[in-house]
Amino acid sequence: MVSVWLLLAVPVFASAATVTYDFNITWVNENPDNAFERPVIGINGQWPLPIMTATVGDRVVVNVQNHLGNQSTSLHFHGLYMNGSTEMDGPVAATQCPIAPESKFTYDFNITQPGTYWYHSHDSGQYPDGIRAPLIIHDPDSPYKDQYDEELVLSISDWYHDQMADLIKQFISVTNPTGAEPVPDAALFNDTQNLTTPVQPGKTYMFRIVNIGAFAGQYFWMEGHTMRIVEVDGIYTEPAEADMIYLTAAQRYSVLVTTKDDASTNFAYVASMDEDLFDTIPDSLNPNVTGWLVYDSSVPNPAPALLDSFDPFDDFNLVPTDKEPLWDRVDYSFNLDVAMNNLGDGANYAFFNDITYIRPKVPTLYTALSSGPTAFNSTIYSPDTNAFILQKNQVVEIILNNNDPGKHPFHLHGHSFQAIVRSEEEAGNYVGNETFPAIPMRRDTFMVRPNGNFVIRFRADNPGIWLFHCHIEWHIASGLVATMIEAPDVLQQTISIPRDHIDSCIAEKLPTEGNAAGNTVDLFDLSGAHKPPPPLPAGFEARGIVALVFSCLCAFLGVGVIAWYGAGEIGKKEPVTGGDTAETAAAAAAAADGESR
Ligand SMILES: *[C@@H]1O[C@H](CO)[C@@H](O)[C@H](O)[C@H]1NC(C)=O
Ligand SMILES: *[C@@H]1O[C@H](CO)[C@@H](O)[C@H](O)[C@H]1NC(C)=O
Ligand SMILES: *[C@@H]1O[C@H](CO)[C@@H](O)[C@H](O)[C@H]1NC(C)=O
Ligand SMILES: *[C@@H]1O[C@H](CO)[C@@H](O)[C@H](O)[C@H]1NC(C)=O
Ligand SMILES: *[C@@H]1O[C@H](CO)[C@@H](O)[C@H](O)[C@H]1NC(C)=O
Ligand SMILES: *[C@@H]1O[C@H](CO)[C@@H](O)[C@H](O)[C@H]1NC(C)=O
Ligand SMILES: *[C@@H]1O[C@H](CO)[C@@H](O)[C@H](O)[C@H]1NC(C)=O
Ligand SMILES: *[C@@H]1O[C@H](CO)[C@@H](O)[C@H](O)[C@H]1NC(C)=O
Ligand SMILES: *[C@@H]1O[C@H](CO)[C@@H](O)[C@H](O)[C@H]1NC(C)=O
Ligand SMILES: [Cu+2]
Repeated sequence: MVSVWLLLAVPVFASAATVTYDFNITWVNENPDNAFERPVIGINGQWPLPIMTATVGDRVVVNVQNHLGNQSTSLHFHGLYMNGSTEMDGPVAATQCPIAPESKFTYDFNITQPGTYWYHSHDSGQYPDGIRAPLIIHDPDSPYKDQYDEELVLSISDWYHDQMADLIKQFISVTNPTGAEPVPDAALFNDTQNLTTPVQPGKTYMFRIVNIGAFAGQYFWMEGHTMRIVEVDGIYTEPAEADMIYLTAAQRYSVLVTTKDDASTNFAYVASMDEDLFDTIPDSLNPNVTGWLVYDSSVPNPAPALLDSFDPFDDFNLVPTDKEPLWDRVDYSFNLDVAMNNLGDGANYAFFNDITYIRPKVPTLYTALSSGPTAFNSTIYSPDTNAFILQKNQVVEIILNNNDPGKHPFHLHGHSFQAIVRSEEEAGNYVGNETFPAIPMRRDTFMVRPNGNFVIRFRADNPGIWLFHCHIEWHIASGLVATMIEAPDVLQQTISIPRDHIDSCIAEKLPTEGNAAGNTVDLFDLSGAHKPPPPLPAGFEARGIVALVFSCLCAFLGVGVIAWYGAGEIGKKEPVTGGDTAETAAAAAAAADGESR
């Protein structure tokens, strides 16, 4: 009798396990591309970081200690819905204060979904300094569990030799009026290169592939082997054969790969950074990283063949296995029009609907919790957070028009969404004459093409504060962020903020109540809120700055900057940090960083 009871009890316990991680976050030195050693952000003295794993139904507890000494931090668990626990989502200024140096902070949440995810810092553009790694949620009920022998996680990323704090200063600067993004120095697999993956003949492997990079989309292919896509950003799909896939920053795929019966040859697999994203391509740049399926370690690993062009699988054609039909009755539809432009400090910023995101002083969630019925008025979150109020269970549609010649991968926190339109490049704004798929593809990160558009839909069934932003870390820093305020009335009834989260605000001297400016008396008085730099003076076009700066730069950098300040009106700056005196373009840039302190 006892043993039968145990047999029955074990699975019940297993599905309710608590998985605890203790993460001591510190600097360590690493040289992943064998070209430059640099400080990177490690966990428990190690880098690459540990891959987090859990099973659907588990509770995950992450005890963070920030021992970086000179930077704050946070952790976001990319793609997890955080049902009932939006306060554990991680983006600084949206759902928490930064975790101050020498502070502790606990993330505690339930896992309600299977799939391939990742975790990363969501503070001050910090994750490309190394604080990013895969997060895998196993599923005892996976429709594909009997179709593979073994699973292998594979991260792909771009890599910089310089640190983000320095690169962001250079990026958002009067000396970079066109907004050219820093170009990565290398590409990595699993935070290294020349990766060898031992495989056995005649087996099927499930590769869980995650782009944990800062900027570059990656083409990925395996020589001599076909991939069968079965999962995309946590959504199971009908098997789809692909010779090549494209992963934007933050996207994930699970692919089944069946090995050959003959074990006499090893095969290369390759990732190649999408150079369309780079304004300039340094001669020294190798955009490629290679790994090998090693059938026999005693035979050589062949160099990969060079391709002339890339023809990746179009993710728009994927079909979720659950066949969730199109949300065809829309309750709330709005546009987000993307543009890049200069502000009065001469630097280049990114805009949704002419607004560049500026972090609020009070985390948006804390404003929602402390504002009673006024939580439904978006003004209190500050116009500069691009706040949209969603009512519980509304079907929400976002029409995104990209008035910029770049590709942008957009990510929605707290949801996956149906992707129902994606135009070709140069199609202009959405005109509304498309036929929608009956069973749309769903994922949490989706790319818009240059000067094109897309339309996505989701159901507001997950009360929380959820950011919607481009996942190119440069563009978060320059303001391409909007905020979804989903069912604030439900949040007020269900969410309470743990003591250690409040303590982080106290350590950073940040208010925890009131509107975006920390005003608790008059919620509509936003005086003292962080503001963007002023617009360009009337009649002064962005092209003028570019011409001015470049002509000056050509002459002499120092003289150029003096000439810039001499240009009068244009150089005039307004305080951006409420009382701070450091009025450099870099300070404006830091204040404009949605995730910055
Ligand atoms: C965290 O790491 C730092 C640096 O190695 C060390 O000084 C500190 O004792 C560690 N803390 C814990 C709790 O392990
Ligand atoms: C990988 O191999 C290439 C070619 O041999 C070499 O240039 C590069 O340094 C290697 N990378 C690492 C991380 O060892
Ligand atoms: C923080 O510390 C690291 C490691 O010592 C150092 O390389 C980096 O320059 C510092 N960064 C800042 C912004 O102070
Ligand atoms: C997590 O699951 C436990 C056990 O089912 C439940 O008691 C708790 O309320 C859940 N937490 C959240 C935030 O939903
Ligand atoms: C990547 O690294 C992880 C962690 O070390 C390892 O489990 C995995 O097998 C590696 N992936 C491949 C494809 O070699
Ligand atoms: C990178 O790979 C692509 C595709 O094979 C190839 O066209 C390109 O020449 C490679 N670049 C370098 C520097 O090897
Ligand atoms: C929000 O409050 C402002 C100021 O009181 C008011 O002008 C505006 O109409 C309100 N908006 C909504 C949607 O109620
Ligand atoms: C929609 O309208 C645009 C512009 O008028 C046209 O170019 C496009 O072909 C139309 N698409 C469909 C599916 O009818
Ligand atoms: C969690 O939130 C997602 C996203 O809105 C929703 O689809 C799902 O039903 C929720 N799951 C649970 C268990 O509440
Ligand atoms: Cu972008």
